[in-house]
Amino acid sequence: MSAVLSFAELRQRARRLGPKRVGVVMADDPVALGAAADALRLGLALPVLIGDEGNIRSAAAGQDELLEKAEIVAVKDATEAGVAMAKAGRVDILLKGHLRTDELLHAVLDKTAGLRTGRLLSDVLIYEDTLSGGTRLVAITDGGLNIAPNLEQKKQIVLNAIEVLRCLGFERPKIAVMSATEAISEAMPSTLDAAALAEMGGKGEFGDADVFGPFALDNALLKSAAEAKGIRNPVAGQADCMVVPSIEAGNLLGKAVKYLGGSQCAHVVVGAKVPILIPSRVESADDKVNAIALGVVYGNR
Ligand code: COD
Repeated sequence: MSAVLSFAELRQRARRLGPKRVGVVMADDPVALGAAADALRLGLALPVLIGDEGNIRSAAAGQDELLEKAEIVAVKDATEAGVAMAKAGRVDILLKGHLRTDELLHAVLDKTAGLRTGRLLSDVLIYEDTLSGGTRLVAITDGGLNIAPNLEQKKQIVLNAIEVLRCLGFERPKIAVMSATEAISEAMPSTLDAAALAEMGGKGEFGDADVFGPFALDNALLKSAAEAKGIRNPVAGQADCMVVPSIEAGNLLGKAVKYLGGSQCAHVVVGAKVPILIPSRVESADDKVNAIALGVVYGNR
């Protein structure tokens, strides 16, 4: 399987694997309903709308195809019901509706009723990178969930990203562990963690993947910058994924590629029993459909 290079290709691949049952938790949310309707139309999703039926129907007014083809699950506690349905295998993907991200995540992390697998949950974002001349997908993690991951958590974040990239057809993902410089320095703890992760990579702890670091942004993505600095390893200048030191760095970088760089994006929370989609209100309709496509492809592993 060749690597997916663009969102157009991602949607094609998802369409071949889909449609998957996407449970929209507290579905009385026009933004989530719009994404579900688009994904239904494109053959990616069979929406399962969970929540107050009257509110869902009024929020979906005018979305005739959605109201005709989606299943509506009328319940009082949509969060509990959505998580239970995912646990029972009745939906393949969860999409956040009219509730806060942390409310959904707390239900997902519930020790008895939740969707824990024993793994760390982390957010993986992908965008279309054009710095190499062509278009290719590059991942950023974790700008959505883990606030200040320690070394062990960063290891899990790397493993989660590798799993997502493999689903996208990257046979040997190139993982750059990011900091502000390629020099290892006690004064900058993220460089020490990056070096430790690279050492684990050297020992084969990440399987079929190249894990190197620390990298500054230019050295990770631009061959010319890596060459200028004399950085020679399989990841330098051609990273498939940037593992950032903190949620702040990841969130800023994700929003920079989107709003400053103008790329479409998609992101998915991985590590739970099903892929979880937590798009924000301001993300474009395209980004939300991309996220559903990513959930479909990742969920098919
Ligand atoms: N993966 C697996 N288990 C976890 C994770 C995780 N990422 N985070 C917490 N847990 C488990 C813990 O082991 C513990 O058993 C339980 O959940 C509670 O842990 P807390 O108290 O450390 O975490 P919470 O409940 O306060 O919050 C967990 C969130 C994921 C909700 C929290 O980390 C969070 O709000 N993250 C930031 C989300 C955010 O604001 N994003 C904004 C940018 S989009």
